[in-house]
Amino acid sequence: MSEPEVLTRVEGRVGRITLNRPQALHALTTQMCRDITAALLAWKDDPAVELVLLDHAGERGFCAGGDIRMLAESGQGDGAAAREFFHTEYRLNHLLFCYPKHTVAIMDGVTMGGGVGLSRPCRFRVATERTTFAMPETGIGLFPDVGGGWYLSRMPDHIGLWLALTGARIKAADCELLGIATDYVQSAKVAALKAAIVADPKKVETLLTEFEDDAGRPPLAQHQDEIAKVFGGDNVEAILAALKASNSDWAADQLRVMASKSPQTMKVAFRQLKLGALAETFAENMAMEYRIGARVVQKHDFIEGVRAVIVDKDNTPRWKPASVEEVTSAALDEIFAPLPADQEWTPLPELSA
Ligand code: QUE
Repeated sequence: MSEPEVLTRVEGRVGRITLNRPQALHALTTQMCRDITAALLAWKDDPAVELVLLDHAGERGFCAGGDIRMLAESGQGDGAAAREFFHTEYRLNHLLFCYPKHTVAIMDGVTMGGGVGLSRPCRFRVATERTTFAMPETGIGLFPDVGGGWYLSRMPDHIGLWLALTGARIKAADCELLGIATDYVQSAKVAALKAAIVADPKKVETLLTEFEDDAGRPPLAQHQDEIAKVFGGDNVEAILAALKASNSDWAADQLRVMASKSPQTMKVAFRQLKLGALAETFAENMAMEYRIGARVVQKHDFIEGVRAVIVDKDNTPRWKPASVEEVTSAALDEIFAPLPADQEWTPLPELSA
């Protein structure tokens, strides 16, 4: 029998969830989302479980995202398996958001896409020098889901929109600056931190303070003013125009990066964050994202993006349309439109009490 892709067990008074799909940087499958959800539900009202600790097995990564090969294959057919994945994953994201117990995510490595959806709703989010955070989806014609509409739109100075449109990778100090991480601990001390939390989960806050190190200066701070100015634009076209009008090297870099992303999903992400900012509940945001996911997964840009970046690795996706000017608001309206009532996303029934 092959090893389970998620390990769940109770140690002392701590529920432990360990991602265990190292060959794919712990990218999430539908079954992994189901297994994590089942463990969280079992522990939710169990007085023997004080706290939940979420980490990954082995050396590399925390979680690189989702099983996008499967999503692209499904999207080329009827898309049913892809919708099932998003529905399950977003229910899990929402369960973590609402979870009544302390949750700790150890982001000791790559934390992208689906990995952000798992860690960001946790109460404590530990970064290390190995943490690399990104929402890279516009690079494969997908969109920054798993709550991106909620979290990215609530970051200061439009930095979340910058993360969404460029797929920029940031390190621990920037994660602390943006509230993505609550704590910084050296990777070498993570094992001791976890053991200490398992030994005395009631002391988690004190322990995190004791293990805390200085992440250093956040490199992003020097670009924060320019991001605020440029990414506060009224639409993606205005942002690109502002970057063109700037004479900074940084602006030229952002322009080059954005020119490589899917024009359609950049515009999807822009609208998603504007709507996400207005959402009154996380569940409302997730229902919006599910509508988007259900449509986008069957579109040309996603199939082509996965082909270019993941399958053939030529890194030259041919986007359709090829420019943001050609992406019509009618095309966006279609992507964001409500689904038939019986197909809309809903939270886990266990949470409606
Ligand atoms: C955008 C994404 C993903 C990505 C790259 C993108 C994603 C994802 C992976 C990934 C990376 C390494 C692996 C793996 C998957 O890459 O979601 O199995 O070994 O899972 O530009 O959304």
